[in-house]
Amino acid sequence: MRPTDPALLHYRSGGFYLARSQQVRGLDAGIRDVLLGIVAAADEPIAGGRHKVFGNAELAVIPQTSTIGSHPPRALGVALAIERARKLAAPSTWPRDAITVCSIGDASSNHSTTVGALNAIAYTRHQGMPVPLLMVCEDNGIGISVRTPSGWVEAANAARPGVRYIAADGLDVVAAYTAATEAVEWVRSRRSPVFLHLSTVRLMGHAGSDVESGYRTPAEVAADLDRDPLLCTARTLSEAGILTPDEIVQRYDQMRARVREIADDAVTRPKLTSAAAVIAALAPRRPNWVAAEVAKSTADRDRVFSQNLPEKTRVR
Ligand SMILES: Cc1ncc(C[n+]2csc(CCOP(=O)(O)OP(=O)(O)O)c2C)c(N)n1
Repeated sequence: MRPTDPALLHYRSGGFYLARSQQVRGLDAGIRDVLLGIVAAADEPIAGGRHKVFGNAELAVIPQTSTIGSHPPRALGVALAIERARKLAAPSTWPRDAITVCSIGDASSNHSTTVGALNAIAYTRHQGMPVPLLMVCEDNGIGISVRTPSGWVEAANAARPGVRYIAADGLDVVAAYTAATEAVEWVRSRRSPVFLHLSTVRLMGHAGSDVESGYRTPAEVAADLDRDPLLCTARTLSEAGILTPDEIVQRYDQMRARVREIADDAVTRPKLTSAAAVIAALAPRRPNWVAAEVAKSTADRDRVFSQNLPEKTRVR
C-alpha cells in the first residue's frame, strides 16, 4: 500500500504500523511510537500516554479505540469519503486514487458492528457505488479464550455480493505478499472492495491477565510456537539460500538490541501525573469555540439550504 492510503488498524497490526513507518520516516520512529504507548509516556504521538493505540497523522493511520469491531463502519465511511470528494472535485485529505485498509481479527469479524459494516459494504457496492476498501482479517483462530469454528471466516465471507474474497497462508511470507498485492491492486484499480483472509497463529496469552494454559494444551501452544511467523520467514529465507541460519540469528540479535536501546530511552519519558492532565485532552468544554464554529458555518449552510435553514423554517 501507499503511505497516503488511510489505515484503520486492529490492535494486533503492529507489523503494518512498523512497515508504514519504515516507508515514511524509518523503522526506529515507529518502534519508538509503539514503545512510548506501552509505557504510557506523555509524548506518545497519538494518545499522549492515555492509551496504547496505533495512530499517526503523518502515516495516515487513523487511531481506533480498543472496542473491537468499532472501526469497520468508520473505514467504510472513509472509503466513501474518498470517492465523494473525487465526485464533487472537493478538497480532500486523501489522494484521489487512495484506498482504505481496515484490519480485524477473526473473533472481531463476528461482532455485530463488523457484520453490519460488511453488509453495508456489500449493499453499497450492489447499488453500483465505488467502495475502495480493503478489509483484512488476521485469523489466528481464537478470540481471547474462545475458538472460532474451523472454516467459519471463509464460509461467512467468501460469497458476499460485490466483495471479492482472497485467502492466503499468512505464515508463508511469499503467499501472503502475493495475495496482498493482488488485493490492493484490485481495490485500487476497480474501486471495489476485497476481503483478504490471512491465517496466522497467536503467540502467548491474549493479555497479561489471561492464563493461556487454562484453555489450551501444552501441545497446542508448542505447535503454534513452531509456526511463529518469524521462524517461518527465517525458514523460507534459509531454504531459498538468501541468508544462512547464522546470518538470520545475527539480524535477529541486532534488531533485539535496537529495540532494547529505544525501550531504555522510552521508559525514562515523563508520564501524565494528574487526573486533570489526563482529561484535559479528552473532555474539553469549549462552548465559545463551538459557538464560533457554528457561526462560521452559517454562510455555507445558508447556501446549501438555499437560505432556508431548517431551524428557521416555520412548521404550520
Ligand atoms: C466490543 C468489545 N467486546 C469485547 C471486547 C473484549 N475483547 C478484547 S479482544 C477480544 C477478542 C478479539 O479476538 P480477535 O478479533 O480474534 O482478535 P485477536 O486478539 O485474536 O487478534 C475481546 C472479546 C472488546 N475489546 N470490545
